[in-house]
Amino acid sequence: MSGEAQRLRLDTLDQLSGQGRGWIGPALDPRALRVGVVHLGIGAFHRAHQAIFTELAGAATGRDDWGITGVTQRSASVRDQLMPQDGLYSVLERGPGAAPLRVVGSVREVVSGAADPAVVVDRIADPAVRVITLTVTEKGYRRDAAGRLDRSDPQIAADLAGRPPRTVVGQLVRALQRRRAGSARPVTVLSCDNLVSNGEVLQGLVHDFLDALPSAEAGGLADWIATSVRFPTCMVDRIVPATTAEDRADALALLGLADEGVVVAEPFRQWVIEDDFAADRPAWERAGAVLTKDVAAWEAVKLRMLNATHSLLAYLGALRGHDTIAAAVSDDQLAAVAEALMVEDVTPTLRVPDGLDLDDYRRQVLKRFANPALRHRTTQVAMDGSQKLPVRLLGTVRDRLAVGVVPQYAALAVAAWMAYVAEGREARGRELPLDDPLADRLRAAATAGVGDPRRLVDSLLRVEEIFGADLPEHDGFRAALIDHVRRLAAG
Ligand code: CS2
Repeated sequence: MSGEAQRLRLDTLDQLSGQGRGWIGPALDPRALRVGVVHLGIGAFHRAHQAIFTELAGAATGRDDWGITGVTQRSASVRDQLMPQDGLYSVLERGPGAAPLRVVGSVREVVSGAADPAVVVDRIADPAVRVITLTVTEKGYRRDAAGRLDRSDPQIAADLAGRPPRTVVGQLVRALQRRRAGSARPVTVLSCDNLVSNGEVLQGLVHDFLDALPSAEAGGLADWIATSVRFPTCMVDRIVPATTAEDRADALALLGLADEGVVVAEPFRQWVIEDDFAADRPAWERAGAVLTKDVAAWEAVKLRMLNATHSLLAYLGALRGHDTIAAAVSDDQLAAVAEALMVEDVTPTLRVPDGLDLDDYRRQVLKRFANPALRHRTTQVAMDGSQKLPVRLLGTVRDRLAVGVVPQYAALAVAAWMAYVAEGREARGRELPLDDPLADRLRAAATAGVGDPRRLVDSLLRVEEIFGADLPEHDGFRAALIDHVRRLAAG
């Protein structure tokens, strides 16, 4: 069907403008937009989140200088979807309160970081660009067990050796180097990934990269970065499942045009940003974002309540044969443990931000997960567990252990991940994919513990990048894990 239909493009959009039935057009004229933001990692999340905030902020303030250049990191598929559409795509909200399909025009260009690394450096160095945003997922930061830049990573080593950069930190440092030598205009780098203190983490990695360069190359750059570049922290929130063929068919029906770049999202979206910018920025607060000096409390609430519970439901749900998060949370037993994780283990560790009602937040999280229209797959959320567990669950575990309490539900979530890794199959025998940068090591560790919960827990606990040196030494935590893995294996 989509082979016959016209594609969404600037000229076809014009033909349709004014009809506005099941859809809303771009809030700003995309043709008039100039690029002011470079976004690294243009996946579905960026398109359903920052790109919309940026477009609405531009529209609210009548500014036409906040267009976006998106950079794909590994696969060039987003470039191939969006460039034939002049960067246009639509966002299809699903669930209670869903708005009409929205065509977004803020993305003006998509560059493949793998195919055109020099172009990425040029764009970031462009003096018209004042903000660089990132959603490159946890693994895109390439950190070692101590949380520093992993210099043993061959891609990092290759970037350090001076090839046109391919890693995110390499792209940033090489482009900042170029920028300093050119306009030397200040710029802000805004990480939007689910990491604790994402801005500070990224700033640390940039400095690790600089420290590893010969001093002649790094000379003066660190000082310039200290005075001219800011790395604010922010918390982002919107559930954005992977797009399916059915979603594309629905977009086609609503638009009368084929949109290969459509993204699906829940109606909810939230963005809390540390107000610390080196230069100009889009007035995101005019689009509903919160600019504040205190992001940490918001970030902890989101990562420890929402993301941790998401992971718990993903592993337990997948093991029980639930395909989607909505199906998992409609399983009464799983809903009860999700609630208990938030109430018993997480809540005592949180500092509640001003103006937030935590009980209400918890209920909203469960309601959002229950949205059946989203079809967010448990195996999608289960991806990259080695990167997600420390951020989402192990902070809670450490905080509770420090006050002498073994957090049973957080331990259950970790045990469910262990069972997921070890079993590789759900209740009905279907295979569970292990999509994780440490997959080979995890598989080897799990094989060592086959059929023996104690050995399984011990061998996985020894993966230091995940559990550090401290957690394997904690007898109470280890015993809780063994107990939960045993029960999960017994079904
Ligand atoms: C999810 C997140 O895939 C995952 O791991 O937990 O992507 C989650 O949907 C978002 O963080 C919600 O803001």
